[in-house]
Amino acid sequence: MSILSIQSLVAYGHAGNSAALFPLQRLGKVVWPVMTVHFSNHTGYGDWKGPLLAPADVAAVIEGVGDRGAFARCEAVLSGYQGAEEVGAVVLDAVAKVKAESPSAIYCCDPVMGDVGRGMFVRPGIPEFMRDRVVPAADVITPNHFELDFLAGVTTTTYDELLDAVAAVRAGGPDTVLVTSVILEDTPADMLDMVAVSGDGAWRTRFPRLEASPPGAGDLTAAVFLANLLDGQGRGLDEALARTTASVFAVVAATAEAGEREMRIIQTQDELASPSRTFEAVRL
Ligand code: PXL
Repeated sequence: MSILSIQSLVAYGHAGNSAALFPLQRLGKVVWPVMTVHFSNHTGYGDWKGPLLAPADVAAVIEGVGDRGAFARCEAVLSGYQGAEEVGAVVLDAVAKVKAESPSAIYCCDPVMGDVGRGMFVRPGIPEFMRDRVVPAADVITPNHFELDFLAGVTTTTYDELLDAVAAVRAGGPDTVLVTSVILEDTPADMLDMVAVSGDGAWRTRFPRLEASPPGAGDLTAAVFLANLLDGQGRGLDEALARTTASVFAVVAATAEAGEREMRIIQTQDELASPSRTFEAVRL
């Protein structure tokens, strides 16, 4: 079984598929990467070069994969940064076609829109489209805290508020929600929380806040979480959350330690696959 991963590609550094593809493969997944933009580097640098792919071209690549009879072997569709609204529509169409041939396939959507400090960094119209059309069609979403608040239309500062916001978003479609970069009133100043919620319950991990917060860390997190969910038959959401936290922490910690701006994904691959520092998922 394989994952259809529809995301941006950057030549330099790690964001979108350039942050997701290798980790998924390192965790044993077969991936069909489809690019939505081909940029020189992620937009966090402020300038970049290269094209947004025309939605018709993205659709054509996906259609060609389908022509190989591949959709029946697809266990998940993963999407992230979408350069334009029309690409979102292409992703939704791909999800429908995959599910028609592989009914147990799941759609994991990282609703990439913005972050605390940076605000919204996608083109105007994308956040609303993401909220109203894409997220309701997803089985799993992986918003950061800022994106969750936007999706629910609230500002959350306590765990009760956060869980209410997650419940509101889950009521609109997705069964499983992973909230990253969570900072609430009772999150210690030097820590960050990650929260996973499904029909089985809600869990939290807490880990040291690092100097580095590379943009692609969210893309890496979504990919690793999806891999753990797919492999998690028999394991629970708590285990998927704990493993995801440990793998991403290992990479970001190595990046911070090296003082680098781009994630040390390749250099840290063994730690990514088998993290030495583990984190406990606590039931909320
Ligand atoms: O991490 C999200 C992301 C994905 N793809 C591109 C980006 C960003 C964030 O800046 O610029 C191209």
